[in-house]
Amino acid sequence: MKMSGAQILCESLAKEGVEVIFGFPGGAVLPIYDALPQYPQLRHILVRHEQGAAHAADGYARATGKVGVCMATSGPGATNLVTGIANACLDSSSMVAITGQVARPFIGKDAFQEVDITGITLPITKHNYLILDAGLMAKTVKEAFCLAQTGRPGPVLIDIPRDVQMEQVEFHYPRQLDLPGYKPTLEGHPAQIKKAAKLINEAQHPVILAGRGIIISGAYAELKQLAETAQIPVVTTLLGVSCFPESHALSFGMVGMHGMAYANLALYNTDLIIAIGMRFDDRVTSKISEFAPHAHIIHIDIDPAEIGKNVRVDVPIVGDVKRVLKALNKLIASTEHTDWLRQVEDWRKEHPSIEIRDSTSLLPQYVVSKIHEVTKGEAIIVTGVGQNQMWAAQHYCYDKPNTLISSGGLGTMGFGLPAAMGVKVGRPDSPVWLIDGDGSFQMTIQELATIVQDNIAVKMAILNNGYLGMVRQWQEMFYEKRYVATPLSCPDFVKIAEGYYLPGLRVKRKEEVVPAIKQAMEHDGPFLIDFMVEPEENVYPMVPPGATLVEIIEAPKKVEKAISDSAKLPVSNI
Ligand SMILES: Cc1ncc(C[n+]2csc(CCOP(=O)(O)OP(=O)(O)O)c2C)c(N)n1
Ligand SMILES: [Mg+2]
Repeated sequence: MKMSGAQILCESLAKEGVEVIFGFPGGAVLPIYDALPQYPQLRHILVRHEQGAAHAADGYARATGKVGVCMATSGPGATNLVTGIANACLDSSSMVAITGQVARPFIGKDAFQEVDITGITLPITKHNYLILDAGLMAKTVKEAFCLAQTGRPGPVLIDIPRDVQMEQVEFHYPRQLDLPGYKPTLEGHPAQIKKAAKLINEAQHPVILAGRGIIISGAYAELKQLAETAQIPVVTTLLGVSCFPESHALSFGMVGMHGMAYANLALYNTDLIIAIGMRFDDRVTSKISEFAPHAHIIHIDIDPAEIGKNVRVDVPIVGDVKRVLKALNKLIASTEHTDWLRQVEDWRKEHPSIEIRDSTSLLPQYVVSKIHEVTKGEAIIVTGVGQNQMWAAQHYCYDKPNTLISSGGLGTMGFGLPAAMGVKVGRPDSPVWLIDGDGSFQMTIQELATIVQDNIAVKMAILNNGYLGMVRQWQEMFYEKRYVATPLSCPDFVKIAEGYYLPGLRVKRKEEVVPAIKQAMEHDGPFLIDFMVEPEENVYPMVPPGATLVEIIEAPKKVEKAISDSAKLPVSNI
């Protein structure tokens, strides 16, 4: 039976189990939009800006483990997706982005709304396609979904000229794919696993450094088994937060620039790093030449390109981390590491890192800890970028798997609101809290209309400090307090909420925090709270850029107001 390219696209999406498309229409995708109503299983959510569609698809993918789908028209619609695609690429999020393209005879003529989107997105996609024959539509969609979610996940873009969408061809959905050259290695090499086990069994001061790969492959139980059997402390990257229960005795929190001082100390002093599903980002390693100077490194990752990219590795193991850990766990002897654990525990006592100082004013950390308390740790937290992101990562105790969703690699302000929307659509039964900055929120604020139109019950907490706070913090510490372009005027967010037909509250005092969070939770639908927090609060601990992981600036102790001159701050270099 003959069908149009647009119908074949929809049929293929349905065959791939797609439930939702985040999109925004335009001339070059009109044939697809016209076909959509024939496929009621494909829910379309109309965003207000295509960047929102990409972040929503990304959030949906991270929350569900399925592929997130976004769609945009040619030209400006396609370029508006670019930030979201790059974001998904850096954080290994499985996404299929569909763009309309000008009709084939117009390609290369600078036609109206023509951009070379496959050229533009070449370095930020796992793969991309320009479909020049509707007969290739079904096969291409199947390939795209396979690539997006297998191996190391990532975004795949499919660009479809308008006339290809209208072309009538026979529809056959391929049962199998032939992708020569694409064979992700899933099983780790047995000899390497043996070597790793030997190192682990012999190590005196081992540390597990876990990343998002644990979450992607669902290796929670295997990670726990490894840590518990050999009594190894677990630290995580930002994107690894929630891959291991944070209240577990072996959990020592996040490492890196704003990681826990004791986690960084453990990483600096360890004799063996077991790095799992992470990529030694510079926010994790800090000064690379002095990263873990005494350690052997075992690196388990599905992407061979990550091995040896940033740090020297003694035992590389390429494979799916769940499968590798399953095999590795069989060779691990039960051990105690009593002295080492006591040492790390002592560091935790000496450098509490996330203690919230006494203050009568409304501290952002306090707000985050109360969101944890009221939600009983059951919520999925989505963040903006900046101080709000770090406080959200530090002060909510993540015990449930995959409950922090944040833009790590690209650090994209504006990710929060649309991503939270995608998370809630994918996980409707979980409470979803957006913890955002006043600056980040304003970057994609228009998606408030989307959550209202589709009644997506995201609870929003804006940590409103009146600044591009993280940049202000750097100016305070490293540019002698010259606050250039960081004081930020904001609209009245409660009125904005009202303007979008949303309930909203402003909170200025500590005692109003818990009642406001409860009110938001009890409300059946989206809800916004504007928390007017201490404007010049800083994120601690902090490893200054270029420093080693243990040159840690810690929170000034027992003072009402954070000291602003970094020279006065205690720097521990142990
Ligand atoms: C799109 C984008 N532009 C610029 C930056 C640089 N940047 C990083 S954090 C930050 C400030 C964020 O301000 P806000 O959202 O208010 O969060 P706060 O740090 O105050 O919590 C900026 C400008 C970025 N990360 N992303
Ligand atoms: Mg701010």
